[in-house]
Amino acid sequence: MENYKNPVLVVDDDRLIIAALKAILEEYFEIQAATSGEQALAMLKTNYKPDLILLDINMGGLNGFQVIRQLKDDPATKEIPVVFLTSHTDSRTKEVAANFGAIDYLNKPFDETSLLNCMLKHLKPNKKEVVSVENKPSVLMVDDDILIISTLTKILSPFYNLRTASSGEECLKIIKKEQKPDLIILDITLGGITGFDVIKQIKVDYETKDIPIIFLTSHTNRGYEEQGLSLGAADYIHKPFVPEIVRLRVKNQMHIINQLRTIQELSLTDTLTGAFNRRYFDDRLDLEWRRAIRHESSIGLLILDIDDFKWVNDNYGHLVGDIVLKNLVNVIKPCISRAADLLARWGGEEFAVILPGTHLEGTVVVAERIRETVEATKNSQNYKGNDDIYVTVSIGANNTIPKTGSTMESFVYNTDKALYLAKEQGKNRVAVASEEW
Ligand code: GH3
Ligand code: MG
Ligand code: MG
Repeated sequence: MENYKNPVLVVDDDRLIIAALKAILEEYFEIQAATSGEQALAMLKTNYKPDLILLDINMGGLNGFQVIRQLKDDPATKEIPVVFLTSHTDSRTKEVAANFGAIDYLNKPFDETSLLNCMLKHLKPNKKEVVSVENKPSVLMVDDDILIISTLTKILSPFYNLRTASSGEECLKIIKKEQKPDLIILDITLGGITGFDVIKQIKVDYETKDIPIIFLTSHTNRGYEEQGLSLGAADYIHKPFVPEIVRLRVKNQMHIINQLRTIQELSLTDTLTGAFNRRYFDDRLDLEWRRAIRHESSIGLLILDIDDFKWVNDNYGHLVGDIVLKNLVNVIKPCISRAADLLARWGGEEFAVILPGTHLEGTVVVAERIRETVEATKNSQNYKGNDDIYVTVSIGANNTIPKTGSTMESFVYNTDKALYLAKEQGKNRVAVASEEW
């Protein structure tokens, strides 16, 4: 999803400067440009209200000081922070600028990092931040050289939540215990275990293997680079490094990981209801089944089918039927409480719930809770017509402690058989699979 971008007005009569500013800023801000003071003032007379203005001083026509005076005189624009961007570097101009009410002052030629830092600083008091702290992706920097850490902090902190580790051991501890970072920047030679040891451990752990790792190292020889990349590093950067290049490479990796996440999310969810889809259900059941065998723990499974759903479609139309299906997911979700529990759309009007580590008794309790809640919930919100639509579900419940010989397929088959039993026995009920089947 696109982030909100603060609107920013840049005013400069040099089109090259405008182009350069746009190239840097458009990614983060909603940029509008004016090539004269007059044009800027005209724009600001409309509904357009930027969160910040970058203003050149020397311009043909009205100069920057004349523009800011008018802005500060007008109640509609006087709160907008103005940053002067100019080649006047003397302290006198600086003083005058401050007297006119400019919030900050940047010298041309500007470097990208100080420009961005300056803008972010002055946008912060606004309620709309460029990227809120919670939404910022996180980067873990692992290096035993404090200078490297401080340089990285300077370039990355406007865009990422940063954490640091000064050894490989500390890095591993952080990613096991705390929230996983979105990306790791890793040195190779560290005090204790090396960066290569660290990446090996990260790549074998299912929970961490997809975190992109960028090596940042003074080992510039080909052998090291080849080894780093073949161990699964996303990138390999030599020290001494150009800060801007590091920032861009981090950004590229973040872009890739975001795309990957979107694709994963889309491929796992059912578009109509937002529940997990059948494919994900199959994968997860397989995973939980094997886990249950390893731990000799029990696993519960429910298959639910809406009663007389064809009647709902025939009476109210297919679209209403769709809304009922969507609602049902929201009704069922709160009935399953454990983090490992999983609700998926199994087929058309059928859903399945996996309950790992749950005994038979618990499995039946959850099934009964779902049945009761669905029965009690009116499905009349999102559509026209006065009828309150109630639906009920029949549920097949099953539970086992899987042994190496027992098959998942027969476990699922028997759960489905229990569902048919519930239908046969009169619907709106829970039937439990028999161990004899
Ligand atoms: P029973 O109580 O025996 O389950 O009867 P039923 O009418 O629910 O069962 P049946 O298998 O005869 O019909 C299932 C219905 O579910 C038919 C189909 O139109 C409807 N259905 C399946 N998928 C969707 C869907 O995505 N949207 C809508 N609106 N209806 C669906
Ligand atoms: Mg059905
Ligand atoms: Mg049905």
